[in-house]
Amino acid sequence: MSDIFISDLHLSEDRPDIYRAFCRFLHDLDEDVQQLYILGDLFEAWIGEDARNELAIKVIAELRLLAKRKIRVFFQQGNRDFLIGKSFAKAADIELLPDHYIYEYRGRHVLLMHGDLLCTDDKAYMRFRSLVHNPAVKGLFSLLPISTRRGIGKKLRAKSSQGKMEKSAEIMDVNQSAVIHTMEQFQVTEMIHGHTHRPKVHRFGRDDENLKRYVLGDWDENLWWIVSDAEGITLNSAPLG
Ligand code: LP5
Ligand code: MN
Repeated sequence: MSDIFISDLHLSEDRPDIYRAFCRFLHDLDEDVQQLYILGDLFEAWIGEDARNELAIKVIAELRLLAKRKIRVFFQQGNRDFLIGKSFAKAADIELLPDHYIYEYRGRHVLLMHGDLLCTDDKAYMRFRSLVHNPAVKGLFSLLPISTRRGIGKKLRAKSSQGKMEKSAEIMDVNQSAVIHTMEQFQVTEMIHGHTHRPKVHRFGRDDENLKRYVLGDWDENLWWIVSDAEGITLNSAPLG
């Protein structure tokens, strides 16, 4: 029996190659896979439940097929698709997870997060995050016409890409104290997250490097996934194809 973790696919109508790779990936999942965890940023940008485009409808259909294959699918919101909610979950037959979730497997406790909450040095992003997660702001945004929301989404994406060129790599990575503090708070020795697009397995900690942080990569030239099975936890990649 095994479980799979992916994040940061950034599916968009501009990248049909990633969508095709996603479909192939789901289709090729081993018979023994029981659960699929999507740790955020499945979509490049999500502006609301009522604005489903053709791509979103196709993704929902693909996820529903997994339910039919008895593979449970769990979704944690990312910073690009934090507006995904109950209606998407119901349509796709998936379960929404909170921002911090403890995955359990044979006595293993692993904290799952998208990863953005660990980037505490990126003060501008943290301020932006609090603003757009404010229920009143989300509520007002949802009242705007779809075309206006699309325009705001595009502007935010452009501002973000521009801003990332000006921010240092260190600022946009996780803050190590935030990582340790969060692991202590949730009493875990392992965590899996995405967001930073820096796939790697980090070993650290005071006692013999007993803590592990598995970082998923974004799907671009390669696709990335993590397998959790009786052997342990492994980070994998393959060319997008
Ligand atoms: O996403 P990525 O990897 O490029 O960069 C992130 C941070 N950027 C973001 C912004 C998203 O990319 C935009 C997503 C659009 C979603 C659809 C629209 C939903 C709007 C809902 C409103 C309720 O998350 C980036 C980080 C980077 O990760 C690394 O961690 O640095 O942070 C930023 O870009 C934030 C900027 O630093 C500050 C932006 C200020 C803009 C202020 C305008 C506020 C207008 C609010 C509109 C409602
Ligand atoms: Mn992200």
